[in-house]
Amino acid sequence: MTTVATSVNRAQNQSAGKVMSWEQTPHGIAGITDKAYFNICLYTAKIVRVQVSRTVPFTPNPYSVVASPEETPVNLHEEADFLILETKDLKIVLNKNEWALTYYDQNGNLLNQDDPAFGVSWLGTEVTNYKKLQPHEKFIGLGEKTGGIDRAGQAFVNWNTDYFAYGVNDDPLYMSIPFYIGIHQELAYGIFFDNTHKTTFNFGASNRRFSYFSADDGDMDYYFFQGDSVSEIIGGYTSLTGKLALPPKWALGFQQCRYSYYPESEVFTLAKTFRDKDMPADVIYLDIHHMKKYKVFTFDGEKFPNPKAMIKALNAKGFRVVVIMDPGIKVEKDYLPYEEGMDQDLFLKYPDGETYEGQVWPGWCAFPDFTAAKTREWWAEKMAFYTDAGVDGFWTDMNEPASWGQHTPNLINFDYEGEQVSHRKARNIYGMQMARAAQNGASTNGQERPFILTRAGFSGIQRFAAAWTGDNVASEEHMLAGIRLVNSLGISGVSFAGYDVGGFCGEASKSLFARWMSIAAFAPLYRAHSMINSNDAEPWAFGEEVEEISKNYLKLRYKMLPLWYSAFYKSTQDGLPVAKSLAIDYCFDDHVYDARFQNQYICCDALLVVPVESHKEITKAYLPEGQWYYLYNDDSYKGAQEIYVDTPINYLPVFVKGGSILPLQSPVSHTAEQHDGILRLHVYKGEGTSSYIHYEDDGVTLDYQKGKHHKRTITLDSDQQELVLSTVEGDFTSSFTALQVYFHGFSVGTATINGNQASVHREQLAFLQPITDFDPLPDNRLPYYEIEEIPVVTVPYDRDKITVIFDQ
Ligand code: NBV
Repeated sequence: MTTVATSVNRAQNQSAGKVMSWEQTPHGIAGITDKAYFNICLYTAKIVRVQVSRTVPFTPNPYSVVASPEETPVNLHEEADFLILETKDLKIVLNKNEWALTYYDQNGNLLNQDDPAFGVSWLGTEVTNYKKLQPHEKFIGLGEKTGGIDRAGQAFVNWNTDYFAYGVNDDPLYMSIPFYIGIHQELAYGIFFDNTHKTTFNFGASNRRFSYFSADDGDMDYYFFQGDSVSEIIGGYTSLTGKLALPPKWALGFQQCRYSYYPESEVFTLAKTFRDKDMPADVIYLDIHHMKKYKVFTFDGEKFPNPKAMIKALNAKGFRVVVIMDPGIKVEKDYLPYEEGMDQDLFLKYPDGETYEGQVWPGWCAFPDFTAAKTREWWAEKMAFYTDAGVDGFWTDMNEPASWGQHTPNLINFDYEGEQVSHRKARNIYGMQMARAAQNGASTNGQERPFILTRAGFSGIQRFAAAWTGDNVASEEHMLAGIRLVNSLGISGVSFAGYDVGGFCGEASKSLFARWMSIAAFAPLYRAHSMINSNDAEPWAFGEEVEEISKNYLKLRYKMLPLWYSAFYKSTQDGLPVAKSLAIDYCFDDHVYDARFQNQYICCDALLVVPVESHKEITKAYLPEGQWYYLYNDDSYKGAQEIYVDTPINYLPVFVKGGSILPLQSPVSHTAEQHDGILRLHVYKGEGTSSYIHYEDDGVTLDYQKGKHHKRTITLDSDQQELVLSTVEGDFTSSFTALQVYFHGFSVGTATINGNQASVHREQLAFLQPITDFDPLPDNRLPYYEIEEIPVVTVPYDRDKITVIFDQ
């Protein structure tokens, strides 16, 4: 192949220019323009990769994409001005006179189009792809980004940043996920810009001509996703960057954190208080004070004289222990991790070979180069220090990487899987590689599934860790902003995410804490945390009323564990989030972007959660199309309407989608505690058929990968009044021995189970316990909600197909 012109105008914009030559490749085409090399490669009929660079070979990111192009029939033809690549789902037109792409779907609808003049351009080393703005185009996703869910008219930067007490519109934060979805004219497409440099996404900020994405350096290297729905586009993105590994069940329970719990007696008191107060919880965190002088891979012997015995005792009470790990290794003679890192050449260095040192908690530190395989392996081995003591999970903090001064010099060298690059290319990927090392270290010592919680990350982080949204603030607006951050992470492949309940910085008011506990019962990661030198912030620290409200929602969370666990299983399969922004299922409904409704989301595909400030007593909610039931009393509503709903502090509005099948269990005090053996299936009348996959396994080991699971499809036909549980797949024995079916919205007179008459009884139901003493509702309203007299049938639960027909 010939080479491209080398004269580079660094002062002004320079576009790729005219196509000079091209050739067919196994999955598409490659060629050169008068300024650049390009490669267009179909990964599937709906996913195409576009690479454009002024130099070859290309320098791709080796970390995020784990899929290769599939065999995809591509029809290629050339016209005077255009080259056209067509699959059964996508038509890509390349303008040969000025390199620019236009994408159409199979029906000829224009999905996305490069700016015809600028297409891919450079300004110095900065590379940009300009995309013509489409009429009323909306933009969602981009991971951990603040602001509204529609990002139109704004611009964002990806540069992993330690940002204590960030504001709810500040940017950038800790994690970078350069993937977004564009929505216009009943069409949607996705774009993943796979470049780890600092990137900028402009969705029509300060101009009305184009949106663009640019990187400080490196290749234009992006994937374009066609999809018939937003879900399909997210599925496409996670088919490339991977899906979350099934977490241990205990990680779905309540997690209590604080900066920091110590000494060990305080940890024991904490554990005991949860159990004494009958408030379910699974996890206790040890923050940086567990270490000796903040040195990773140490325990402070005074505060924690016998960590192994402590963890064993906590485990016996049904608690798991998660410890924090910061990347900085104290520069100290005879401190083994430092000595080993120096001897084995594991730390980041200046270009002249001197070890780079920055200041963090332990003082001056060296930083492991997690972009080198040997460093990741070493770190994973070091973690035996913790796993030997029985530590169950790991929390990777400060991995942006953070240091005092907040400006790691750009000249620092990183290995980057042998490519040898600078901080400019490696920073955004560093945290994810630390999480990767942590995942390996957590799994080395046994059969149990690892749990890693990370602050920094990049595209693909979902394969290694759950994420939390860093140092938020105890305020109403932060509570709501956190929901949008988590939902945006969900759009961007990270389904296991949460925020610090109660707010990390500042002091939560009573009502704020109560509301936050209630909302987070419906968050994928349910974790409370607070800052050093702040007031106590456990669920009992705010007085009796808050305690009772927290207990109610904690118990509800634990009753819903079968639903959560199956939802997480589903997410490992389809890559879709368990907390879904309404923009996923209802993306063409403008209401979902309305500032009044943008915090609402769908939890576990069944529940519409309506988050609301704690001081509000009434709010407007938007019910999308379909049928909806108020969780607490079964009041039913037609969708596609705005309604008013009471929001007293002890009731968070939640609606169940018609057609849902909600599996519940009896309350337990932690996830490993045996429930009463009855699987309670709550079925809600919808239209036609709906289904749900019920999933169980042992919750902790990796045996599920070898078929030790219990999985069945449950189908509800609301019109025929029939519920069918398919034969079980997998050889795990269910923890349930009986099934009770609760019929919501159906009138049921008689029922048969596998053709045999069954008795129907009626039960009164309350999803929450009344908080009678404090109930803030005016006298003329019910003190608490209760579902009156609902039909129920009891069925033996076994592995064979079960058919329940319920007649009027
Ligand atoms: O390790 C202390 C904290 C931690 O509690 C918090 O969750 C992290 O986001 N950490 C940041 C370091 C400094 C906080 C001021």
